[in-house]
Amino acid sequence: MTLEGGRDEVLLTACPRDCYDTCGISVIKRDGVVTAVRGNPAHPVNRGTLCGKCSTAYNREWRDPNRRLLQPLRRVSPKIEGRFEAVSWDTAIAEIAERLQRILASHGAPSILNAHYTGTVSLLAGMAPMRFFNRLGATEISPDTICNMAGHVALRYMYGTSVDGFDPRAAEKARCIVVWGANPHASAPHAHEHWLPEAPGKVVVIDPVRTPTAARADIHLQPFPGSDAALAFGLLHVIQRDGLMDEDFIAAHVLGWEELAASVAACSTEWASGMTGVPVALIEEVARLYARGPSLLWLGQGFQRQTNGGNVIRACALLPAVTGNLCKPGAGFLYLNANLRQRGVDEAYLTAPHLGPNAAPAISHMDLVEVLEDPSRSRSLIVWNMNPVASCPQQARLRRALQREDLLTIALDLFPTDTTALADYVLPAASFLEFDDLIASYFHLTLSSQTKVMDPIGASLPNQEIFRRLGRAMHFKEREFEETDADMLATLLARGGLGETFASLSAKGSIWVPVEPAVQFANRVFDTPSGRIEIASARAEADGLPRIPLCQSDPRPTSGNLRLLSPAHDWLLNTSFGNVGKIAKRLGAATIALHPLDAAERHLVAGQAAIVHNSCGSLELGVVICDDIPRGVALAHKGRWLATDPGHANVNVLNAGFKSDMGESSAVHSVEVLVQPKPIATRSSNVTFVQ
Ligand SMILES: Nc1nc2c(c(=O)[nH]1)N[C@H]1C(S)=C(S)[C@@H](COP(=O)(O)OP(=O)(O)OC[C@H]3O[C@@H](n4cnc5c(=O)[nH]c(N)nc54)[C@H](O)[C@@H]3O)O[C@H]1N2
Ligand SMILES: Nc1nc2c(c(=O)[nH]1)N[C@H]1C(S)=C(S)[C@@H](COP(=O)(O)OP(=O)(O)OC[C@H]3O[C@@H](n4cnc5c(=O)[nH]c(N)nc54)[C@H](O)[C@@H]3O)O[C@H]1N2
Ligand SMILES: [Mo]
Repeated sequence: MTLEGGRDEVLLTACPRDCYDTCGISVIKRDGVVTAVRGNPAHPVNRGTLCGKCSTAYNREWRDPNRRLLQPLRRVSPKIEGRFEAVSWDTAIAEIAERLQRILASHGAPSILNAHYTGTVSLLAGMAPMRFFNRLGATEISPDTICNMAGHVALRYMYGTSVDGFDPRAAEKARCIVVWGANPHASAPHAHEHWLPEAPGKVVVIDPVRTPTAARADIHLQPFPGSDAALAFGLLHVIQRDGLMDEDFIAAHVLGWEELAASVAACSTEWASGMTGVPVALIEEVARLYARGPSLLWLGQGFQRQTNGGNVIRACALLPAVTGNLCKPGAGFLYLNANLRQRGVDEAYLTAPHLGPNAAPAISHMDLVEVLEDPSRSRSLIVWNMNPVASCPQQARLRRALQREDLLTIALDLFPTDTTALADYVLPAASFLEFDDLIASYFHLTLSSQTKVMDPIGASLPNQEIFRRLGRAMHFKEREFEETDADMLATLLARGGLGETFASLSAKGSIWVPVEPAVQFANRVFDTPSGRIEIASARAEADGLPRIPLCQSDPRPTSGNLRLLSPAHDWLLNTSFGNVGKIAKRLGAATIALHPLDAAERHLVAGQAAIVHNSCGSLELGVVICDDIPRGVALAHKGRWLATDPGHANVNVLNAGFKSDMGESSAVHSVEVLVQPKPIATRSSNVTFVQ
């Protein structure tokens, strides 16, 4: 679209950060040069604004050649010193291909590890590199194990899918929305700004912390972390006792209720209140409100990141099944709307699993350190769309393992990060403003174009082009390594059958798929062995798990420990934006927030430096005292960069990498810590870190 005088031009694109919103963006160009990246006023989700973090980053560091990686870099020092020289793409690609060939010959493809996640979630840059790794036969570090795998596994047992949630547009018809273990004020800021307040129904938030989302809700239930399954059973108890179950729905579509009924009857509201700390009256009120419906249940990702996270999700997901809050307008549950086929996207076309039919089994992120410490199991690590040094558990051990001089580490990123600092080759990736792509939101049912609005900065290239070049250098002859981005976009859209070309979609920015609000499970078919919702799961049992969800709750921390929660921060997106000057200034020093009584017991005052430690590590954090945090809990957000913090560490130095009960997934919200005043004589540089 060209504006007055022909000098200004507005292009529509979308934001590919790992965020529920997937905002529409208007890029303003003057005389062909990008002058501003703003919210698209016509976009239904963000309606003209961008969140503070994206609008800051996209108008500063993300377009700043002085901050971005411009050239491929080759290491010229021992890893610990992190010195690099610039090389051409041809040199970098040829050398990497040659070294990977040698590793293939000496140790085999499984010794090449592929670590990637959601640095960008656009389809080509997020998925097409898998063509290379499938063809190579590399060992994938199972991506979702760092984030949400326990919930996926739990929901698949019960519903046959974890990625076909309610259509958020269903909120118009809902009388109640329960937000359980998510904090959209940070993680979905525009859903928090528009979608939730405009929903006519009552909003219930279930979170141990009085987050801004909880503070604005009609009802806030504040269970102790790890007690959600007990809370779910308490709610079910009321529903069963008061005849609020949908008996017809259960008879037709649910398998195994009778196996659960007795334990639900036994879990009185008094018992649930004692386990969770939630008052009986609130359990009664929310049970009735939810059961009357129609109700939506948003299951967040934060609260399944714990040792019993799978059971927690399974227990909470009983609610829609038992009350029939499904298969009708205004009802349903949502974990992630990540079924790409629903949006017309052929994922297998993008990732080409047929190129690697005998791939080595994936390993969990929780096991990455151990594998990296073993030279017989790991000869190379290729990292893209991820900053594991800052995001993954066992931070101190991980940094040491990455200093192995015999490990060929290749890292792709937009910026020099804590992870690229330890690489042998650093490859500059182009940002979402610099190439065409598609984005499917994992919350709203939108499909958006990511439109190229400027040339790549420096010599940077999109992820998929980097791996296409590497594939060719390794003599991979399949057509997958010949197809251009334009070919792939055209094929994807043609197969999608949505009647869009890239140009037509780009002119619109985003479309709804389907156009009209959808009813979740409208056909009442569940992709489980029985075709029903499996409360009792023979598959779970065969996997060594309980056959039915359990009414259990974690024991409270003892010996002065606090349970440490480290969820999303309003001004960071995982670790992305930690290097944005204005944001770093706003964040200030790293903090830990405690309840006033917990602080007093530990002789801590606000603003003081505390040493936070456990058997895994130790970290210096500034004390914040706040009664939004319940007793026994501490809050220190994820996502800070190590390089600028005391002791060169962030909260993951305290994360031992325990696994959840399902999916070998992260249990980071089960971490416990001791917090004590920092000895006055000790300067930060002298703190000893337990490793
Ligand atoms: N303590 C604690 N730790 C956590 C969590 C927690 O709750 N607590 N949460 C976990 C969760 S949910 C997640 S998802 C993980 C996330 O952990 P990571 O996947 O490591 O996420 P980011 O830190 O955002 O890393 C993304 C990187 O990708 C880069 N990037 C952006 N765009 C591109 C691109 O187009 N190409 C390439 N090659 N790179 C790009 C960014 O610059 C950034 O360095 O962290 C986990 N870590
Ligand atoms: N601004 C911003 N947005 C983000 C991200 C970010 O880092 N910053 N990360 C993105 C990513 S990768 C993800 S996975 C999503 C995550 O976003 P969400 O799904 O919202 O999950 P979290 O932010 O990890 O945690 C949400 C809430 O869970 C609560 N919680 C922790 N333990 C428990 C528990 O035992 N029970 C209950 N009921 N609640 C508990 C925490 O107090 C927190 O407020 O956000 C995405 N969006
Ligand atoms: Mo995540």
